[in-house]
Amino acid sequence: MKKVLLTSVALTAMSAVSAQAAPILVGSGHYNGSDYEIWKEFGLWEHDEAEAFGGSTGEMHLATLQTEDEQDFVYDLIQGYAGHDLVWWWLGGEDTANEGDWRWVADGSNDPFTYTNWAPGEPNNLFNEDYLYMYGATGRWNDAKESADIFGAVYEKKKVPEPAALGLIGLGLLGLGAAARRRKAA
Ligand SMILES: [Ca+2]
Ligand SMILES: [Ca+2]
Ligand SMILES: [Ca+2]
Repeated sequence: MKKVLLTSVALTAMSAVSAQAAPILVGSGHYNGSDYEIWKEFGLWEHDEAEAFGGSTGEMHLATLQTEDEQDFVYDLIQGYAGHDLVWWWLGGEDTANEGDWRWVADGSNDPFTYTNWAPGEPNNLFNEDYLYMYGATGRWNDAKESADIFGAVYEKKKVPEPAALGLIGLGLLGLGAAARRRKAA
């Protein structure tokens, strides 16, 4: 009887934790014109849920790592989170449309992979794995099912110049034009 009670207390505690669970921001940075964020979820985080979450603005997409430099940047960002080794991180690649044809789908480009960083023996499409994630410990890539037990995600968003900044650039160009006209007149 005592054992049953303990079990039910443990289950209640666990469900309380999962009800409170929400992703937390564990790192952010900027590289080559993009903003990046890494988020840690404490429950099961399926690919489509992570994609829909969208980072702090809700408008970021799962990161698309087109170059080795971008991969290195994101891997370094992940190393800044103390628990990184234990976390797998969703990225924005899929081979959902055609098996084995990996594409950067999340950023809307649908570009085929040129650079890759697959772990040895991957992608193996085990029981039909079509979504990309990164191992926190090594930075290597693996393919997973949409419903895999992934607990982190890397987001990216290309930075758009502020309208105010565009205005300043415009004013600067006007100024240059005026200076050129003055020089011509002189
Ligand atoms: Ca990218
Ligand atoms: Ca596949
Ligand atoms: Ca795999």
